[in-house]
Amino acid sequence: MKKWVPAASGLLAGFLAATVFFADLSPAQRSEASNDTNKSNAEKVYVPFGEKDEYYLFASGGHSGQMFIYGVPSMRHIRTVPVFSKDSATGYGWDTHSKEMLGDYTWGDLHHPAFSEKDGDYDGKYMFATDVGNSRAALMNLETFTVKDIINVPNTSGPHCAAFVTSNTEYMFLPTRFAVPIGREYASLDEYSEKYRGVMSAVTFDDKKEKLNIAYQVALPPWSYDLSDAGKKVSADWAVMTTYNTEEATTNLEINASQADRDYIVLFNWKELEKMIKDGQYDEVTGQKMIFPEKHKGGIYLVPVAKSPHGVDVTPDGKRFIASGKLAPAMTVFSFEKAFEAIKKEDFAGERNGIPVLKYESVMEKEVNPENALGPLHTQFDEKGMAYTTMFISSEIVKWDPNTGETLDRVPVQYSPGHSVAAEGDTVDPDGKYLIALNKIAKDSYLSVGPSHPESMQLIDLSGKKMEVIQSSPVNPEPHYAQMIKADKIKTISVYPKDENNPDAVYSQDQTKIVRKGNEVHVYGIAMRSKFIFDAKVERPDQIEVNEGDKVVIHLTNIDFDQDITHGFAINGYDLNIEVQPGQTNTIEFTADKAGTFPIYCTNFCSALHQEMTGYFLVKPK
Ligand code: CUK
Ligand code: CUA
Repeated sequence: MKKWVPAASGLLAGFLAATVFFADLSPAQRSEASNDTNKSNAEKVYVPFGEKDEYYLFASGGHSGQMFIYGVPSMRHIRTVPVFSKDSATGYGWDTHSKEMLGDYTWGDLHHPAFSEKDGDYDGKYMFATDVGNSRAALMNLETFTVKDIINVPNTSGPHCAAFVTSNTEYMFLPTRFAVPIGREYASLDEYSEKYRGVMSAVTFDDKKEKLNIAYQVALPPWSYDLSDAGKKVSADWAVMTTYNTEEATTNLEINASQADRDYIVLFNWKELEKMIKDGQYDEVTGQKMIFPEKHKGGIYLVPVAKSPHGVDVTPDGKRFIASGKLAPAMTVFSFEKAFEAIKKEDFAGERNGIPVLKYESVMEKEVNPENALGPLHTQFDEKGMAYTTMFISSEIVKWDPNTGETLDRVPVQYSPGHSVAAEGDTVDPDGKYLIALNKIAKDSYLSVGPSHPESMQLIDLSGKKMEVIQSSPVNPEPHYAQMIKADKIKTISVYPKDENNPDAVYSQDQTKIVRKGNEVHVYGIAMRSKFIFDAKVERPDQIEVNEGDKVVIHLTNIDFDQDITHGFAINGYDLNIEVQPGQTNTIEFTADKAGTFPIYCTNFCSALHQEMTGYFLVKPK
């Protein structure tokens, strides 16, 4: 597979221009390299219509702000769930709850999804996600595949976390990719080292209220914090996160943030940070409990690592953490046990910004450098604890043994994988079986759609002696990370249960009504096959008449308690739309700022008489 390897010189240039190395391969060469999709591979991924996949894949949608749900092994795209961006397919961003959650933001950049966990295993109940674009965090309920809460994370700029939920979902930690002054106050870049900070947030969630909450923050030095992972088992109280730009460069980071030979991994004990908060070891800043490590001592350590690291991943047994080099062509295996010992003995090399720095040699176990493997980014694990690292530059997955450092297998992927994801790969008990490479560049793998090509996800069979690419699937921009969960762990509901305590819900025709309060009009309506009833007592129950300038609040309940009978509600010409899933009550509020006649219609094809599911929205001019 030597042809995948760029010239050894100019590693940085190679990283940045990785695409050029693969551009000149013929389709035949590529197909040879990617294992012919022969019949047995086709059979491996074929899931007959009506049968279900074995795993769900939750892939982040990057700057689409959405989450993509796939089935594995078929790689069928099942659903797109909107998270940080509006979505007219579901009316997300128009109904009052989602509109309020999105606030004034119009997009997001969803990088790292993470399942809620119990005892270090995915429990299939919730998914968390972060927004690098507008610094938010979201909570998705997996009974309904809908977002329940979004919070803005103050002081943090681009929470770029990884699969970073602790073993019992005590916390989701959000490191910051960009350093900014606390409160995002103006400060000249000349004052970068004094005024800027890399604030990390500890987020908790309340599963009764389905709300996220910032428990506390840590004002780390003004570096860029990148990937992170929570400890497991022996290291369950700990977490690790990589940092670069410890040079504190303020311009041209491409060069200036790669000067020092070493950056750091931040190693912290969240139980200890939690205790510091309890003991009042923090300052109240911008309404947050903020730990300043130079002043509030304890719980945080720095581990030197080869410069500009990217991913850091904890092994399933929780004994080791593995950093990937990005620029350095090596994976470094560190030992939690060794780190704990050094911390106990206070065997430090010194401090940086008031944080103790551990000695590299005393924590490092081994440096692993598979021959000609370049650009290691992220590592996943199988059921035997074997590691699979994505090589961005040499465009391959390398399987290796964290116990010995030995390279076990390699498989080329097309091209330039960022993350990969293994079945249940971030748990204490991965399944093996499948790994999916999330390739950043697909080149001409699929039918052309113009100069910009779709990205590609390649399914790799781990069950044989050799890794084998058995399926490829194009994907919208742009999965950064994904998690793969056993399908039977997800327990969706088929209809929303009746909620007699919801004052907005009406469940029968005779309860429907239109109530006028001054210049507000409140509609309590129902949607059913195949009509809208907004007020059953009037001559035309499917009509809403208001005056220009009125505030209109429409509560709509879908009384078809029948799986998959979803109705939509749109007003032609009014630029709005919501959906009501079976049994659901949803609300939309708007001002009737245009006088005239506007047809109402159901957007979801719900019955043979779906076309008849219409009405009128009449706005009397002033
Ligand atoms: S980052 Cu995209 S390849 Cu956001 Cu996880 Cu490493
Ligand atoms: Cu209801 Cu179409």
